[in-house]
Amino acid sequence: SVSAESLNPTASSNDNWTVPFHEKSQEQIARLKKAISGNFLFSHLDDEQSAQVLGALVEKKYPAKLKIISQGDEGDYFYVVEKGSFDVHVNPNGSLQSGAEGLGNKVATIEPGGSFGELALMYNAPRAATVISVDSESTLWLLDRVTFRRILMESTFQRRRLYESFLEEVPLLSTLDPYERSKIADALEAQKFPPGTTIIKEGDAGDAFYLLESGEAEAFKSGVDNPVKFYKKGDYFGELALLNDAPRAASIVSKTEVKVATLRKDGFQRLLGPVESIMRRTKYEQGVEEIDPLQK
Ligand code: 1OR
Repeated sequence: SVSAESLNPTASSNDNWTVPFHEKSQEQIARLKKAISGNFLFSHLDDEQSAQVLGALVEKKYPAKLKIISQGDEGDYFYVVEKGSFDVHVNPNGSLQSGAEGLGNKVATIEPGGSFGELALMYNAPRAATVISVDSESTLWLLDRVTFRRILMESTFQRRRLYESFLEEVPLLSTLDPYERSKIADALEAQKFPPGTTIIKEGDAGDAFYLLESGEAEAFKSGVDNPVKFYKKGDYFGELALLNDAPRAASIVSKTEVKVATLRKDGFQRLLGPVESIMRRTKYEQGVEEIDPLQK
């Protein structure tokens, strides 16, 4: 039963579970490594865990328009997309089994490098959505529920929980739904800086976006004596260089000890699309941040 599965991989001595191993060709391993390379759920694993997960994944090909997951079903596998796209539908009236009509609205499309099916496995919950293959000859890699829970879940779970309440309080992200914030949590990396550290240097190329988790920071521009902007918990910086593909427009210096959560450029582009227009609306004029009243 599900409840008997330990969350702690080293928990019990009478537990004779071993990681399943499915032999793969060099060619398969190369494709698999590429498929998971940009997936944030895999980026926090150590070498041993990575090797175990690579061994346990199983390749499967699918025709177009096949239901891979039905909303309301029990969770069995976690899926990584290698080839093809997969549409996600949510029926607000609940499961397909319980007789709810139709698939519901399409809420997302998952592309190569993405993954799905983790929620039911993580929370022992019914499938939250229906997932359907779009293209013929789609390729997925499947990870069984136990291996997912034993190896991949712990770090994912902790990270999502760690950032859940903080991300809820970030004004920029308040329009996102909780699942979109979870995906951001998967991609965040924590960093700490002592007071007086230049976190971003004006003129540099930009490769990351920052959310301020605790402490205070200030922005400075060359030729201007006073700080041009002040940052507190929940504020963000470093978006302009990424949005405009431009050099850093100001330097950001920690005023106290600060903790930041950073999102690299690829994560920024993939996950913050829905709030891009909000970020673009913020005008930086004469060193004073203003919201353009016409676009408010
Ligand atoms: P699962 O195990 O519940 C369906 O099986 C999977 O669809 C789910 O895990 C997620 O991996 C994936 N809401 C819920 N599940 C989603 C969503 C989603 N998108 C992908 N999945 N929303 C879309 C957010 C852009 C929220 C809709 C309100």
